[in-house]
Amino acid sequence: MAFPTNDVSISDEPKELLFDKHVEYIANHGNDKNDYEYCMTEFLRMSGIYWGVTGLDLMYQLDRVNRQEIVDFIKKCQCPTSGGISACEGHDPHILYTLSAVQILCIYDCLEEIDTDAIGRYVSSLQQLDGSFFGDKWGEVDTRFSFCAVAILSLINKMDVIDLEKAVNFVMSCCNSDGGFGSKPNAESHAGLIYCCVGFLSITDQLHRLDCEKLAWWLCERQLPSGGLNGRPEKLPDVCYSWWVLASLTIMGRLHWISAEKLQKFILSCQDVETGGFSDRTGNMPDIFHTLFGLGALSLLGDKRLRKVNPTFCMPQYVIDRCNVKPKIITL
Ligand code: GRG
Repeated sequence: MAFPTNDVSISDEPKELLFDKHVEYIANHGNDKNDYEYCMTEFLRMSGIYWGVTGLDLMYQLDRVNRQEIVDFIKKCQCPTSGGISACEGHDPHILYTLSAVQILCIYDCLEEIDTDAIGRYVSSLQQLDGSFFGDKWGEVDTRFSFCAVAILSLINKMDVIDLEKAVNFVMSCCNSDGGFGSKPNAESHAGLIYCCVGFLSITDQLHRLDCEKLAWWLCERQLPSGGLNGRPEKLPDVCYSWWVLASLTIMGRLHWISAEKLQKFILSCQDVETGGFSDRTGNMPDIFHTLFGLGALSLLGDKRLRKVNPTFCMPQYVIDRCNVKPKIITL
């Protein structure tokens, strides 16, 4: 007896990337500071700016937003005591928003605008004795934060402020018998966290620690008949997993293990033909998070209208090259 699959049906349209609409969607995002959705997302504003700026740069349209305004905003969000950066003025610093801020400044080629020594001290202060990282002073541990730590430190060229061997051992202790990774030891494998752990190993030159055959098999099983990818078994497909899964497969040299054609069709069906932007699934409301990860995945699939994206950092490849950072990928 066949098991029913949790999936969606997708429309055949649109078949093309609605390039100009997406540029307008991102460029106008946040113009109305009283917009309900904009107000409700204040707690993740710094990442929202990273998603928008990166999306625009992938479309060769970086000049559509005000660089000086963004850089001034980031400077106001660096905490003079801890050195960490917050999502928004008046909020507590967190490693997630510190990474987003560093990524934006790398895209703008102006890391010197903030105190990177203080950022190094902040990241180092969050490392625990077992090698894991807190996200902030409140003490949540998650492999997302291990990724953020090494991504930040490699971009600011201060990897030596942490105990790298312990950091690697902690991430490897989160590897499950299915080849995947969870948020902490013995936690369920999840595509988002697999991306974080594979990205972590790519930055720290430890990809040989992976069981690539097993992990890539688990990842390609995320593709559903609709062509979309889910984040774990039995879940619905979502455009953001096009990024988390595809980037991980790309780093492992196994992008061809899924059907690119079907995935592309799924992603294109999640575009909003009126407003621009991508949603999680066909017919839903678009948002800036899914818009970046839709564009990022299309770039990994080789869309010629987009700049090449780096699979480890989700930043334009030319920026990673300019920063002289060399995350590893496996070539088969
Ligand atoms: C620089 C690209 C970049 C990322 C920074 C924070 C981070 C590192 C990565 C996050 C990875 C992650 C955990 C992604 C998953 C996000 C998501 C949509 C989670 C939803 O989880 P559930 O359980 O959804 O609500 P499912 O799909 O499992 O039902």
